[in-house]
Amino acid sequence: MTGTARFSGGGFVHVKNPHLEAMDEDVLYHLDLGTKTHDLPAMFGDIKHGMGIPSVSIMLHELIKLLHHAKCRDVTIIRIGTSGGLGVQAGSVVITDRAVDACFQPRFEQVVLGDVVVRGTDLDGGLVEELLACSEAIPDFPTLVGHTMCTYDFYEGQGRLDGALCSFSNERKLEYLKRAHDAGVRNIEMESTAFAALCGLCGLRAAVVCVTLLDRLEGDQIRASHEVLQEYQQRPQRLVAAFIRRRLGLRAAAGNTTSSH
Ligand code: R2B
Ligand code: URA
Repeated sequence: MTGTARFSGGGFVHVKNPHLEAMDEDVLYHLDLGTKTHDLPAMFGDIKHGMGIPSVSIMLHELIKLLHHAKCRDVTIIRIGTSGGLGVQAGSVVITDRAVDACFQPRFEQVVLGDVVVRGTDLDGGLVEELLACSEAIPDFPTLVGHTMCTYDFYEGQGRLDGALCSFSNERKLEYLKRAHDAGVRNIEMESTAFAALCGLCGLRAAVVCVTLLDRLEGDQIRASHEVLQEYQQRPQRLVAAFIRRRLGLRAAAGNTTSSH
């Protein structure tokens, strides 16, 4: 998962609005929360974003129950985040047409009561097309559709040579990554199969949109500068923002279109 919150001293989230300090109470209308009516530090002070399938699974179980209790209808849910690219230019945004496991299969395996339960990872094809159409109005970075490989590990699990432990050669690593590329994989991350499986089973239209931070056929380490990575991380958000604007029938944001009207 990704986030672009800005942090000030002490690691606190910094909001860039001088008026907030002067307010006696801040009512977060859409969340039905307020600084006077709720003890927000006690309720949310320990929140951290996790990584990988266990984190996204826990979060989704509770989010989906929240949507159910709130009687939400026709929900579309989009995972945005980062990934390693496969044969694509760093900074490209990949819209996932198929989430596959580390054996390139479109499945999510979960052990339930001691049995391995295999679940499908179908995503909504219409949503993929809709997101791709939105990318046409954002010409300043490449956007493509491809398979996304989801792994349980960032290092050996993604064929990296630079972990604390490595049990294979550079040749075997490249052979594996090229096989993944031949199977249609264009990026690698750590949540998409569980996300697709859970959303699919619960009837949510789901999509996965990730930026690639590097091309894994060229290396393992993420060496782009902090500024470049920050800008990369905004790309999936910009695409999804364009999608939301389109759904709401709003105009494209400034700088997100080449047309003058
Ligand atoms: C992409 O980036 C994270 C690992 O660096 C992980 O959450 C993912 O899927
Ligand atoms: N996230 C991943 O899971 N892999 C990468 O290589 C980069 C980001």
